[in-house]
Formats: sequence, C-alpha cells, structure tokens
Amino acid sequence: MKLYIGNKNYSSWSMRSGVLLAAFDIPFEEVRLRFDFSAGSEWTRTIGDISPTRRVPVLVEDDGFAVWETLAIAEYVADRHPELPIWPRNPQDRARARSLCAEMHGGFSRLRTVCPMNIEAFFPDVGETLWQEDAALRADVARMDAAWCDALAASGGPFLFGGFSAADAYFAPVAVRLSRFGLPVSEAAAAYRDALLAHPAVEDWIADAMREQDFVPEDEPYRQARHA
Ligand SMILES: N[C@@H](CCC(=O)N[C@@H](CS)C(=O)NCC(=O)O)C(=O)O
Repeated sequence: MKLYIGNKNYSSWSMRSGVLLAAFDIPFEEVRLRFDFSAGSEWTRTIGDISPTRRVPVLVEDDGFAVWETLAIAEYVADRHPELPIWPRNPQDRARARSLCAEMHGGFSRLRTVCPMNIEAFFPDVGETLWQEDAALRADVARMDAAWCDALAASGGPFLFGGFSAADAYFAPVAVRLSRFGLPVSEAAAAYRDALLAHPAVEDWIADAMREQDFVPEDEPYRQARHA
C-alpha cells in the first residue's frame, strides 16, 4: 500500500500516520507530494484524484481503496493487523488512548495555530513571547501536560500506555512543537517528549525532514526564508 504525505518538515498529520506505520514495521510505500498549491503543481494536479478531502495523509491499498483522516488510518491499520498492539490491549487503556487521539484531533487549537510544526527551525524567542502573552496557549499545554502525566503515571511509561501505541504517534508532532518553540512542561512530560523524539520511527522522520531543505511560505509564519 501507499501512504501519500506532504512535506515531512511541516506536515504534522502525515507524520502521525508515517510514524505509526514505521513504528510497527508495516510495509508501505511513501509518496511525498510537495506542498506547492500553485496552479499546475504536482500537488494541484494530483491531490484531487488521491484524496477526496484534498488533504494528506491518505493510505491507498494496491486495489485503490483509500483511507483518509489520520484517525481512520490508525483504526484501519489496527484492524488489518490485530496481531500488533497498535492500540493498548486493555479495553480501558484503549478507550483512554482513543480519547486522547480524539482530543488531539479536534482540540489544542491554539497550540496548533501559533506553534505550527516546522522540524528544521527553532523558535525559542517566539515561544518565550507566546508563553508570556498567550493564555490560551498556556491552557492547551497545561491540559496536554496533565493528560500525559495521568497516562504515564497509570502505565509507568515510557510511552503513554507503556509500549508505543497510536496515541504516541498522535503526539509525536507535539513533541517537535514543544522542543522547537521551547515551551515549558513538567518533568514527567519533558521525559515523555524526549522519549518520543528518541523513538527510531520519529528520529527517522525528523532526519528525512531535515534533508528536505524546502521552504513553503504558506507554512512559515515566523520566517521569510530558510535560515532567516
Ligand atoms: N483531519 C485531517 C487533517 C489533514 C490535514 O489538514 N492535512 C494537511 C497537511 S498536515 C493538508 O493536507 N493540507 C493541505 C491543504 O490544506 O490544502 C487528518 O486527520 O488527516
């Protein structure tokens, strides 16, 4: 099957699906579509044929069956691989993991808006100013910190439900945002952030993103050019 993704540097939703498949060693072909939304670009010419929402990620089976939306991709992959603990095995842990993914899917909007993922760039000054001035950002991070700490305390870590699961893939881009913007979190949350960043599937994604060396103005609220 193929996983269509956007720029690895910017596409947090692509990262969730890509990291999930890689973490569980599920074979797939990665197809990158550069975020170039101009008329005639590869993205503009092809995205409508691949994705009904014109968004990535999209998982496409060899027979053409497509699954879009990150949460649906995680569920589909888990259905296809019941032998893998993509979701925690315990029903209550599984429910918690799904709650956290759903919360991530629809929530934390301030964090997502003001601290967009940009793997190759570090904005500690921007992060510090945002932290001082933006109460909604602080509230998002506080809620995330509490949710992580509750799960880690119950499981004993190092990941939210012990071993790596779909919930951790969901928070991998958040670990990047926290580190790139230097946002403060509790000790336990910081250890989890670092465990996420050190997971081989996350490290591989980050290494690929660093190699992209691309600049997409639409995804760059804090830079006018690379290395600016
Ligand atoms: N809810 C969707 C969000 C997907 C999404 O917003 N993808 C972004 C890239 S991270 C995208 O394709 N943006 C292109 C556009 O908005 O035209 C999911 O979970 O997959």
